[in-house]
Amino acid sequence: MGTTNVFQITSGADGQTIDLGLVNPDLTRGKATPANTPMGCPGVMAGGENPSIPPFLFGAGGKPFTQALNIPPVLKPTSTTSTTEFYDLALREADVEIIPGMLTRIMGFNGLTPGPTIRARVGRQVVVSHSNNLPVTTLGGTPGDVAIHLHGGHVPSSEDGFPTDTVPPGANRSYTYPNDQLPATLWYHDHLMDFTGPHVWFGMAGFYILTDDYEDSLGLPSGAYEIPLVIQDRNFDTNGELVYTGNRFGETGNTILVNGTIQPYFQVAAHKYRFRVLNGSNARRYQIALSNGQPFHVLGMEGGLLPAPVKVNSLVLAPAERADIVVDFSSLPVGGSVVLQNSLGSGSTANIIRFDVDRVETDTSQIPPSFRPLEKLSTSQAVLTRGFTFSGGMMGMMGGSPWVINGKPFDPDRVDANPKLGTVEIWEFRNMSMMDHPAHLHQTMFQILDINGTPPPPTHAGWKDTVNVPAMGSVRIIMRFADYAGRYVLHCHVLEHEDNAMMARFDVVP
Ligand SMILES: [Cu+2]
Repeated sequence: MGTTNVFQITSGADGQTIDLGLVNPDLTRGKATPANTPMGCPGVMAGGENPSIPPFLFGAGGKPFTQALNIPPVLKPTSTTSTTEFYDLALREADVEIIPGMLTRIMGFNGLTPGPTIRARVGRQVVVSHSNNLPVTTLGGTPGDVAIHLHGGHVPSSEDGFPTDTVPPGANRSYTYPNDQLPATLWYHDHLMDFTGPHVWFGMAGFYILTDDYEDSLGLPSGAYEIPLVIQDRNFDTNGELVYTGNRFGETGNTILVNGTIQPYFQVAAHKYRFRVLNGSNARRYQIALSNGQPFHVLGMEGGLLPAPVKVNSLVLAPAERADIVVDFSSLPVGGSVVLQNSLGSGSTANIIRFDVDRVETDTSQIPPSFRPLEKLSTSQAVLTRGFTFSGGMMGMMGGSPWVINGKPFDPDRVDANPKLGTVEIWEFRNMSMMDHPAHLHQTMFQILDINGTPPPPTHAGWKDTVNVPAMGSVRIIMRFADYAGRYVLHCHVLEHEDNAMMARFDVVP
């Protein structure tokens, strides 16, 4: 059987048709199947299911909480100088055991998904050399080209992984990260134009954790008590291979993985733990909450610590959002368990990870009552307000794009905004569609002024790089475009919206 094109879009002034068909299931391992119909998934952002794929693992294939949590290895530098750590990563396809007794073909950094964790220090430069060992056509029938983006990184334009600044198969390139920003939980992932969704789905993502002396001095849970958790949803076929459909409304899976392990358990001490939680899913939102109703503390989100920790009972994370949280297991008896649940899920997507208390350990860690003060940006500092409307395009009519910003599909050669270096601007996002769009900005962290006219909750009042713009709603953000001129992007972080052109280029101009 021949290639099954999922869909095509027309992009660019010349009306050139770009084939986004992801698929020849006969050619490559890693399945891709035709997209289900638009109306079949009205609630994918809230956790809808793909009806064409049975929940294989939960039910027929196994029970939750039977596998121990994977913790990605921390990458060791290949060399260190007085200013810089140098790292090597090799991107390749690999067969990994995600389902016991089966092999799943993934593509990952050093053959792992998630990739190794890079731990960096503020003020010390990191250089990551990536060798792209992917084949010319890789999983899902997608190109093996990549563009590596450090999500949340404040980096020069040349190091940002612009969607057409690619590293082809067989090539090698280094990215230099200054780490001149506040400490935060960042992550790296592929950003190739039109194919970020399948590339991340098949494995290309990893943590990049930035710390500094100030955070070290706070006495927060650290070492074995500080754990990164990336939550991702996936679909598998009966052979254990990943299934990707290219659903233009957002790809969701019926199987929840944490750090690449299906609904794991994690043995903990009766102690406080700091979890760096990343929603690394393509399209699914989660509302995280503990099954015993116990509150937890939010220390910060994407851009680092809040001015003070915020105690909550639950927190919603849109794709690409992070939450730095502390959970205290000391009220649980040895032998007790508590499940981190997803209140927006149901059935196989309702549970994320189970924590099993198996020992008592002295806890000298603490949650300080306040952190570093926040430099609050004021609307009076802004030199300009720009508007960005996120909407569905004229899909089906004249071959238009499914998703657009200000009526236009992404064109890497068109500059949609040109903020001046060093200035503060307000950007207003208006969502004229029935789906949520988590808007993500490169180059700089921002602060939320309001969501549907209301100031953000305290958990969202710090530095962020992604904000969920609710269906038919609006969000205003404020930020300073400091340090680096050049081209960057603003896009929806539902990866299938991004791949279907919901992205805009902005150039920071000197
Ligand atoms: Cu979107």
